[in-house]
Amino acid sequence: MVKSMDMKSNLELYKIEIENNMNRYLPRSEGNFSRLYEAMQYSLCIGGKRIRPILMKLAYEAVGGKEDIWAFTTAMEMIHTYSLIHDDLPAMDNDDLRRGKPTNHKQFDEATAILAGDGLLSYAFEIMLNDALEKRDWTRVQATHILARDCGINGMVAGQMLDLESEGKIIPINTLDTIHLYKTGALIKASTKMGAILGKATETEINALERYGQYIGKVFQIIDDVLDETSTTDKLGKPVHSDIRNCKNTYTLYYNIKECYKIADELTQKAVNCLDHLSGDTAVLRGLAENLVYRKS
Ligand code: GRG
Repeated sequence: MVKSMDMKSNLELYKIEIENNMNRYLPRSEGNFSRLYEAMQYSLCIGGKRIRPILMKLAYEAVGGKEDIWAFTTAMEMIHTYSLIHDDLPAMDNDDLRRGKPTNHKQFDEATAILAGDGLLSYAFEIMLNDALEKRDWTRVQATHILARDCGINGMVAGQMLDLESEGKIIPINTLDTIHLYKTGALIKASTKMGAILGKATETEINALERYGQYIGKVFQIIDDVLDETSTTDKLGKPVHSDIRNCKNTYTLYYNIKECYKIADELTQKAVNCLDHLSGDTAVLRGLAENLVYRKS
């Protein structure tokens, strides 16, 4: 296992690089559209762990990728951020705090928050396709296609809808699995798969990184549910107990905390086993998977 401190500083370096490069793509907050751009920038830049772009970059490097994929890491974080802005809206979770700061609709207003989310979603595709066209790179078009599918009606949006429809109802555990495979899992799995595709990986490597992403996506959600019950607003930068308040179905309704950690450990092991199919350096991907189980925020 990579030592926890080394792992932390390693991930911190990736995070800094991702944020520095993200800044290159920000729309300038000036002129007629400054309020829209400012609202987009606000949620994107106030923080976040940047797990999805980090995963994309690590997967890319694990299959030998060496070029510039910042348009794609940035687009992924933009789409994730849009989903958080919309998820926080009064019509959805109605939350006041995100990434330790007022949510977008609290800082600006509801209409601006809706448009900031729409702006981030569409701008993400503009950035990816600009890059693909400029480089005349078919793999970049394929990577864009994966994100289009996984963030939309065959991925995150579908999962969110099923989640909303299930609020306050008793649902079978396999429906809960489906919700999270789509709602949270789709973008995480897309991150590692896109990294592999951008790195021109073999079919075996792409499948291995996709399965790795799927396993850790579920771990991520289980731990998210656990933290919502056991952590504090200060540590998470968002309100705790929001699942109970919103009558959400969570893993902690089906399993106690100890069982949740046991399941998360088993899934992590499965994720780590997938890395055996890769020939490149997978130490950080391995360490990240192991660290996700014991994350505190
Ligand atoms: C509104 C279309 C639409 C989708 C919303 C992602 C999502 C779907 C809702 C968020 C609800 C939630 C708390 C899901 C649990 C897992 C999750 C996505 C947590 C937030 O992601 P982190 O922890 O956040 O990576 P940071 O702020 O670190 O980027």
